[in-house]
Amino acid sequence: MTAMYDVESVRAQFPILSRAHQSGQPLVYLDNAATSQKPERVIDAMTRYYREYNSNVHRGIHQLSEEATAAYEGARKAVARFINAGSWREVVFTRGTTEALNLVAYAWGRANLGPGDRVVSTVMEHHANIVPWQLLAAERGFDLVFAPLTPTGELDMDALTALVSGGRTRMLTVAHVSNVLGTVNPVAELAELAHKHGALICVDGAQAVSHQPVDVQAMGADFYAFSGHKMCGPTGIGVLYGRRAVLDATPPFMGGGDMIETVALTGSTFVSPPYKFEAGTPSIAEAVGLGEAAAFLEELGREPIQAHVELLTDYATERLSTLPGVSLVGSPRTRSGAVAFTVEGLHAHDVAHWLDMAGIAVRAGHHCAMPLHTSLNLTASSRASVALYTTVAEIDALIDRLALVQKELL
Ligand code: 7TS
Repeated sequence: MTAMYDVESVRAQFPILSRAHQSGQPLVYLDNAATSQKPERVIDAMTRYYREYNSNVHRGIHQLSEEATAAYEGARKAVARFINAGSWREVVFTRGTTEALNLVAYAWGRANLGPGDRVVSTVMEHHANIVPWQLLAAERGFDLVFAPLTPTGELDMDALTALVSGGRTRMLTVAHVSNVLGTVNPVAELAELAHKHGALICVDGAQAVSHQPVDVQAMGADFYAFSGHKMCGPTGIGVLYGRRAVLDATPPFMGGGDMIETVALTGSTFVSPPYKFEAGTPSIAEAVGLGEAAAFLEELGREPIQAHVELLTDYATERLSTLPGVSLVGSPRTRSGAVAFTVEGLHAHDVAHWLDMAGIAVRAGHHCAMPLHTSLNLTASSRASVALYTTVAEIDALIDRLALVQKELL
């Protein structure tokens, strides 16, 4: 472990990590790709909002509303810094990655896509970056195509390039990091490819923002989506970053209060981004929690977090690959966070169940990536996913327990 990164002092900030498991074993939480745990300061920031200045934002001219608005907008600025957006106006709060990607499809896509157009995605996407585009394709009549993967679980860049350069490609929408394979995709290179062919790029950053520095400007992203709950923040809040010129030209997603400039019974006009995309009372406590989570990760240091997560991912990969009867799903050159595997003779759900009996939490199933599993001739896999507070001892516990389960059941 790097000297500058003290994992035990990081762990001490997460109350849940010291709770007991019904097995009597310490909790080994390796389901971080589903959701991360929350540090005390995030929980406290949200409690403070409810105890001290709970009020609606952008409305009444009274002290509590001004304090709530300042905290909500302060969180937006913290998030803008966190991803190096050019302006706080490029940060739209949503309920999560899923809503952010639906916003891109329904607001941008519905206004810009029609017969003859093409949207390119990939086989490794989470359902949240597949299904909204399928629903819209059925409505608007554009072509939706998916780039295949190489045998190691990386994007097949030749096939992807052929898809993006053919037809009238308007959008390339791709995961930054796969939630199953852990593959880190070359998003800056993909942005260059999309732009060269006159397309935009939408990056699903759900599995990336908590594990590595993200600079949306350096990357060249037009849209970048992520969830608060996977980066030590609360559920119910997420972000859609949109490049200012793109957001300006995109019509609203949902209509209602806060997003209008004037309303007459004959029609309405809308305010500028980000408010144009934030109809109704937003998730205020959750935004405050997300801002605190972003500050927490920045104070720990994005590079040290990345080094820790990649070290632990590599360690898990290496140890799993040496267990007889265990096969890794994919072997990408750069893997971050998630390692999926199958155990010969055991169903993924049984593996997860037997691990849980010893206090070890992993996920089993298709992980909302059915097309990926189908392409690999799998119906399910088990997945261990690490976070900034995962230890080598926790990976050792996973390996020891897996070896024991194999010995007892097979
Ligand atoms: N995109 C990716 C790459 C994801 O991993 C997830 C959630 C989403 C989108 C959707 O995020 P949400 O916050 O809107 O639900 N992934 C997982 C997972 O791997 N296990 O549980 C949720």
